[in-house]
Amino acid sequence: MKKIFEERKTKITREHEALLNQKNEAIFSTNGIYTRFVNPILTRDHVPLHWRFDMNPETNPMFLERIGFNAAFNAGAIKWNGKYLLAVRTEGNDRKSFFAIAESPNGVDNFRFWERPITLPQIGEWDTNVYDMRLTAHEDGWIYGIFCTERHDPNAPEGDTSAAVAAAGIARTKDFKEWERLPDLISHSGQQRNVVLFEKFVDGKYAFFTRPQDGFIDTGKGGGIGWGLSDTIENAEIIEERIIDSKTYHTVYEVKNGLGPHPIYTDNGWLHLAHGVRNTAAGLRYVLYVFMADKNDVTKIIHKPAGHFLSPLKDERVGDVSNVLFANGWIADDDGTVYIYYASSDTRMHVATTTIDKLIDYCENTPEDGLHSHLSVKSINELIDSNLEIM
Ligand code: M1P
Repeated sequence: MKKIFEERKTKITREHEALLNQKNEAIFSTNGIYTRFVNPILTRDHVPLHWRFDMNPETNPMFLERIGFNAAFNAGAIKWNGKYLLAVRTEGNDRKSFFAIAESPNGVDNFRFWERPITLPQIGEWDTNVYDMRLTAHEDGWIYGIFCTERHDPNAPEGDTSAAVAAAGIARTKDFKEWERLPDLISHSGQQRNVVLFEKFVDGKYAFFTRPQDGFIDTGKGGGIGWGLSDTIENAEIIEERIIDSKTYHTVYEVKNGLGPHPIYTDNGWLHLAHGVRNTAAGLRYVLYVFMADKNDVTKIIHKPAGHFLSPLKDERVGDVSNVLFANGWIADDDGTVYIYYASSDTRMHVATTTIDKLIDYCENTPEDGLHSHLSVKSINELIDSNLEIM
């Protein structure tokens, strides 16, 4: 038995280390706007072995896995002490997700989870499940993690074991190890998911991007990206919420949308990354889109390129929830590089790199959605006409 234990442990440890040390390679970008990479940056196979195996040969002589992991996806992101940190939605075989910090020295490979996952304090009614943390370094000095907390719907009809209620949970930290839990955000527009805290006070108040929704999956009358202010963060409550980017018929955000990470400030305006959802015969399709808001008003959209910025491609298209790209983390580096951390099909994490200049150019020079085919053709013809003049 000792031999089996040693053989299996040695092989599994060697393969795990090889995965963690794997270099990532950029793929040539035809569109020139962003660069994808060959390997996912985090998968369930990156989860530390000491979270999975009992390492004691006396109690685990066959070196069997004790706790299995299903996915590592939808990560918040921040640069901290020179390292690229992700707050990863890590999901066990038991379907429960939680947050765990993974760190990379360069933002594109060698991501390693810290020793332990985050222990999120429970106050009030316990979370059944938590996911999709957005990180914001607020000007009040705290780093906030805003995430979705899900609990069974107390008003669900008898026998309905799926009905759930989603709300925005709030926690804050200074070191990503100790977290202080604050009461969930109260809003008066139904459920909330995809809530993001803005980094600055607005009129002396905490400002949130929201995504009101009537139900847990169907957003009903809700479904756009909203905005609201709260007097305090310790008992956050939004009294007035307004939609700043609506779901719209025959767009990539026809069924619903939601802000991704915290927006990035540039001299030309605030860059926003969001996901949009449409329905198809094969189910919902989630893509990422980018738009720019006025530099003096982060809610006022001034440029909105048509369609998606990133959509699921090749292996990204398949996973636990197929045909999904989702992003809740990006990092703007001092040299102008932007690392977009996106998950594919609710299964694994990837990175795409771009620059502030390219994102600005993309926002300012991509035609907007005319909402009609003939206006799309008009945009194409305008490009052809100007090219024919110089060709
Ligand atoms: O399964 C796709 C995504 O679905 C939800 O996003 P939304 O609220 O916009 O529909 C979230 O559960 C998200 O985690 C998930 O990736």
